[in-house]
Amino acid sequence: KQVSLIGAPTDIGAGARGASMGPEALRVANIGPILESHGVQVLDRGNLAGPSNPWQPPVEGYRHLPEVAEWNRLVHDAVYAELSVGRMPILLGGDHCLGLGSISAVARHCRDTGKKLRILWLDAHADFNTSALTPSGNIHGMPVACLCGHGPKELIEIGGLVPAISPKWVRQIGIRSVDAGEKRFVHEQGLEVFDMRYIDEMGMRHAMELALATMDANTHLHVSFDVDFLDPDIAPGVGTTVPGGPTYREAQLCMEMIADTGLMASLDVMELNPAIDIRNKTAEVAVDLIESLFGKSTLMRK
Ligand code: DIR
Ligand code: MN
Ligand code: MN
Ligand code: MN
Repeated sequence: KQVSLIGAPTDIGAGARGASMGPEALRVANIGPILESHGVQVLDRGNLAGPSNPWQPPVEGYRHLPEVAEWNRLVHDAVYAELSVGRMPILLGGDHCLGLGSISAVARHCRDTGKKLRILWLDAHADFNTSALTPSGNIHGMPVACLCGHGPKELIEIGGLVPAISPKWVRQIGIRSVDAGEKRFVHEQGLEVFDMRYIDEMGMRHAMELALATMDANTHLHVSFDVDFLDPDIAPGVGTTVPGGPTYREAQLCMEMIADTGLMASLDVMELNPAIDIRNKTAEVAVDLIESLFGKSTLMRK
């Protein structure tokens, strides 16, 4: 397996500063060498260089729209280039607005190659706001809606075709904070959501069995991992913590079940915020879980 790390050091779409330091914190937590220890060939492409964060209030429902569009164009081009040469991109965020650039590139690659795309969105949030629905104007709360064609022209057109994806291709896991208007819109668009209540009642195993059910050998599985998916007890270093997330064991199981499919072909690791972390422990737990995504397990199985 050949992996390329792409750093996107920005907090341009977030409501708190600091996710711009995420890529370096993941490197300090040894993401590269640890993946190599699992037989993965890792090339660190370094960091993309986009516009700085002017830290302005929202304009017509969007904060920093021109800068968000520019960052996403850079991410799209970098992710698309790696996929085109047969390498697996791992986007090191950076806030989650960049899932738009990453996944629009993945969708384009799937159109080129005739692959069936499935997206696992691991997050406390649905990230399905629009400018009319958002309580914050922060675009990191909007990437899934934009990918589904609901958003401003400069964001929805990044991958060429509009919409970039169908809501039917998305499985959201761990959701526990959805805004009122956003909730109605998620329901109306028919996203498949395994929220925390579902996981409480049915367990992570059953949630993942269903989330992974419609995949086959021709599937490109994209995992968009917002680190705030995790319970804040184990992952305090994110801008928007929400209590009641998956425990360490539940998160491990989630990652191990993804690894078992053998279908993961691209990954985002987003929203890590070292400015509010404790001695880089959130970066370390994220890297630990990424190891499981790449097949680390306690014993040999099957
Ligand atoms: C909230 C928070 N739903 C918003 N979203 C976050 O501002 O749209 N997404 N934190 O990751
Ligand atoms: Mn490919
Ligand atoms: Mn998110
Ligand atoms: Mn989130």
